[in-house]
Amino acid sequence: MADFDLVIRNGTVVTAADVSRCDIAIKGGKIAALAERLAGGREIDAGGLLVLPGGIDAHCHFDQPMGDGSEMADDFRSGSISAACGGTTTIIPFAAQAKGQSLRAAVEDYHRRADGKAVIDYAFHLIISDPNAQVLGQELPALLRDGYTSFKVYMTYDDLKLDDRQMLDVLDFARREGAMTMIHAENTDCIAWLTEKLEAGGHTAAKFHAVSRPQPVEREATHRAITLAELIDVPVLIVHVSGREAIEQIRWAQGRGLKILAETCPQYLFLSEDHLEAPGFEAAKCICSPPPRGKDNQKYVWEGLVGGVFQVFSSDHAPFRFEGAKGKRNAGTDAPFRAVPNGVPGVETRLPLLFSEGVMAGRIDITRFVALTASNPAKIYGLYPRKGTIAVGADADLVLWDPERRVTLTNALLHHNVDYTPYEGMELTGWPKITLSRGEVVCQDGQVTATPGRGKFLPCELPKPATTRLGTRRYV
Ligand code: DUC
Ligand code: ZN
Ligand code: ZN
Repeated sequence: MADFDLVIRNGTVVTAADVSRCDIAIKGGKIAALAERLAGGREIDAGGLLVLPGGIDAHCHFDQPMGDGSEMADDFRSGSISAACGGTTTIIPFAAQAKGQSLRAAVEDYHRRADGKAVIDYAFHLIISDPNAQVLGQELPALLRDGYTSFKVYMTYDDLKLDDRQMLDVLDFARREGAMTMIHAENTDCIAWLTEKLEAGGHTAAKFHAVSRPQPVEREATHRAITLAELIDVPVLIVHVSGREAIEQIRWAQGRGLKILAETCPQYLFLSEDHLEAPGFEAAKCICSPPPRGKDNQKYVWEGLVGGVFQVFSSDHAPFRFEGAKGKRNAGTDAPFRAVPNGVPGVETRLPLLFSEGVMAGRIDITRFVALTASNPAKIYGLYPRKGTIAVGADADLVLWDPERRVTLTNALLHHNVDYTPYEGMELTGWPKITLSRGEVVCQDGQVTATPGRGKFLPCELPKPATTRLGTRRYV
């Protein structure tokens, strides 16, 4: 009899390609065999359960230093526990460079924040806010070799934004090195102008946040980002796409053969402007950027998921507490919308929401669910096939998923350190039962069983050249 550490028996095993009935044997934290009736070692009976690759949340924020004195509620401990309890086994948050700061120093600082805390594995994206000659010429090439192969750039936020020339410099670097650039696409001058006009008219309540960042603001920046990527001839990934107008730009670019990748998030499927109409400061709970759009917009986001415009479904978990001084009320209880920290929590609810309303509601099939939530992000960010699939030799990062379990979402069920969920009261079907990271049960029936610090840093590989080139004409 073979000598395995653990065998997962009787489950329905799902990858981005296939659904099959087989057992999974695990040895040394890796998948050692996939076959019918495996035996030898401890067993978990997965009868009636789906066995999925653990989720990869490729866009989440934990313990990120904030320029305005606010504080994120989740560090790598609570954030990774929350992720694991929601069926996620890899998180990719952001090491953010402050303008003028060395990028290497930002990465070292972020490692100190992560060290000894995570219960699941993690990689880092970089945020580049100051792409000067030293950063692009010295620091980034070395960081790339050390496994930081993707970075995010912002077209808005005063302390982060790049102008178009700087964007071109970063994209040119990405093309040369084969790195992946993630773009936050909103037109900063339009937002500043609209905000000023709203404030002059006394419209400072939380609900006016959405009015200050309407769809054309996102549409224009998305189109500009596509144009810059086309000029340089490099793939990019537009993050947290919120609405129909930006989706149309991306679909147009993809139709022209440009390799424009895109991500959306639960808040654009399940929240709407109605949430920002909540009375008083309550609306601040749903302030995020880009903002949720009108309710009728949600169907276009679903269409983008079904039809293949989106490759990645991430949470953009940005955890700010509603009560207390350093979260949403950082600038006071009735602070103008412009001073409210942006972001909604969602690292734990990402998979249950998409499973229930996507798979169980018949909008997407289960293989597409796996592709959007695990396999595609692993491929795009250089973690595949170690992460994001179920195959011999891959890390045994698995979630045993109960497709029948009915759950009424309440914040009390969740493990994050945020004092609300924007999805309070939603009735969902399907919930994670057991999450395994490298063959170890890290969470079972909502109970954490792992020791903080067991999670390891994952250096990412550069995407293969064949998947990074557009193959179209280069202008310079
Ligand atoms: N928008 C961002 O760009 N980042 C974090 C959260 C948010 O709403
Ligand atoms: Zn962003
Ligand atoms: Zn974000």
